[in-house]
Amino acid sequence: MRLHTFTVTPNNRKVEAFVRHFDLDVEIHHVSFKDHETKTPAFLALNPMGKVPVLVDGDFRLWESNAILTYLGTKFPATHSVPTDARGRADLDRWLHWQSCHLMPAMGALKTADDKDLAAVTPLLQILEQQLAGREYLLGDLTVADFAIAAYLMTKLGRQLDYSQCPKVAAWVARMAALKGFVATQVKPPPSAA
Ligand SMILES: N[C@@H](CCC(=O)N[C@@H](CS)C(=O)NCC(=O)O)C(=O)O
Repeated sequence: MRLHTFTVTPNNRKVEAFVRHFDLDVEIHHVSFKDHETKTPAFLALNPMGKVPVLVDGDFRLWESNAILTYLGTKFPATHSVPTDARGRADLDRWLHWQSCHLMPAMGALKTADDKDLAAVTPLLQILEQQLAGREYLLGDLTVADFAIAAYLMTKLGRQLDYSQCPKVAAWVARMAALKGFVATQVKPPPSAA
């Protein structure tokens, strides 16, 4: 399997962090945006959207980061990261859709707003705070949903949010950031010019 990805963005980092956390047998290829690699005919044959991440497994090409996460979690059952019972799987899908349909648009709107009202995301943090009551991870045990959502809160914008009313979320993000996969995908600051 080969993962085409890019280090910096949360949709890419969530997948690479998952692969690296579990040491999955997946080759990682970082695309070059500078060279417009995602707009080449060869890349568009993998993903007509011209976006990363993309997973190639034999003749199967899969794009959309959350679909890639659940595919990897299913292909590597030893990760125990995708529940196999109907309700557990539906619960997982709920949080993956919540990330795509609510958290990502809210943070995207905030990113481009002239007047950055960070409090706009607070109601979403409170939803997470409730979910984490009595749980170490979002569904209890570590699943791909933790990777999908935590990656957003580790972005520059995510780190600026006010967690004072959401201590469980803050502690969970810290736990996630300490996982091997997220440590391995941390973007290092450029070396100082001094
Ligand atoms: N919903 C998609 C979003 C993919 C996406 O927007 N990828 C961005 C980086 S986060 C990209 O490749 N942008 C390059 C471009 O649009 O040219 C997912 O979750 O995988």
